[in-house]
Order: sequence, then C-alpha cells, then structure tokens
Amino acid sequence: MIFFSICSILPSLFVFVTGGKLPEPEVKIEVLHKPFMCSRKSKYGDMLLVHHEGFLESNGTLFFSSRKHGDQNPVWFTLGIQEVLKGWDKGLSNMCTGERRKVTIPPSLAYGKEGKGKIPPSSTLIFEIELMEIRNGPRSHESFREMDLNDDWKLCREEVREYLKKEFEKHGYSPNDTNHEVMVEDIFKNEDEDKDGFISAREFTYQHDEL
Ligand SMILES: [Ca+2]
Ligand SMILES: [Ca+2]
Repeated sequence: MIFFSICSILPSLFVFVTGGKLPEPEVKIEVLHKPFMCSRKSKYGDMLLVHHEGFLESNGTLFFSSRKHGDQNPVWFTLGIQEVLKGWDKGLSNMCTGERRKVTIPPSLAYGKEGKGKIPPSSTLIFEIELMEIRNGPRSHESFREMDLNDDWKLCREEVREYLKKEFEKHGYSPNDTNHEVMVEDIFKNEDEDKDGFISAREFTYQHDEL
C-alpha cells in the first residue's frame, strides 16, 4: 500500500537547512515574590491559573488587567502549547504557586510586527503575572513532543503511525500495518477537529480520549 505523504519526519534535515540561524529572542524574567513553600513548579503541559496585568514597554500603558477587566477572574491556560503568547510559554515555566513575576516579552514572541487591537506594531510587552494554581494538564506534553518527530507542533498521519508501531513493539505485539491504518483513521476522526489533516498541540491536549 502506498500512502500519500505530506509530512517529512526527518528532524535532522530540518536542523541542517536552518543551520546558521539567528539567536532565539529571549524573555526577561524578574521574580517579584517567591513563596516560602513551593511543593511543585509549573512545567509544560500543566494548566495554570493566573492573574495578569499587561503593559506596553514603550509608554507604560496598561492594556489588560484580569483583575479589572472582563469578569475579573483569573484565567486558565495550558503551558507550552502556544495557547497564549509564545513569551508566556517561555516566561512562566518553573514557577511556584503564589509566585509573582514580571516578564518582558519581545515583539517576536508576542504580537509581532503587526500588533493586535490595542497593541501597536512591534511592541515589547511587560506582564506582571501571579500564579494562583497549577493542575495537571489533560494529557502529557512529553508524549506530544515525543510523537511530533519533525517539531512542527502538529501530528501528521505518519507520526501517529510511527508512534503506534513503537507502542505495539514496546508491549510485545508485532506491528500490524492494516490494523494501524484503521487506528490512525479512527484517531484522526476523533481528534482532528478542524479536519486539516493534522492534530495540533491544542487538539491533542484538549481531547480526552486516550490514544
Ligand atoms: Ca509533526
Ligand atoms: Ca487539525
């Protein structure tokens, strides 16, 4: 059987092509308050409940405060799946419940050259963030990263198929291509919500059926 492949699962090739790359932009983290007790630190895949204030670095304007705006409740998000700004994923890991941080995010990890709404183009943003609660995410971030062989933050059929093969072998079953194909189709039917042929990090994380 020949399957049309739209996904190259060769991470080494990607590294080769992007060889002389620019340095990654950095997020600046200042700890404003660290609680004495810290039983657990935030990691990718965790769900975090935060209060946050966002300011423009250029003139100090407050553009959003979860304490003043909206329903004034803190917000939940999942760390490490690019659900919010990339700068949040970088700036809010390894954080204790009750900790407060000031995180300075360059435009490339925030709203970029275009800006958005109240955010002018190419804005550096400053967030003051208080972490209220950490919960286990619905699914392990590690298993997504393990399945995503080419690091493009989405799973194609080949990647899911490879994963199933490995899992079968790990548990002492011989791989069965026909069977895997049925399983792959089934998984995509359930998980690929927007039917674009890929399971995104977000679709993966919020689906509750086990792979
Ligand atoms: Ca992928
Ligand atoms: Ca999808």
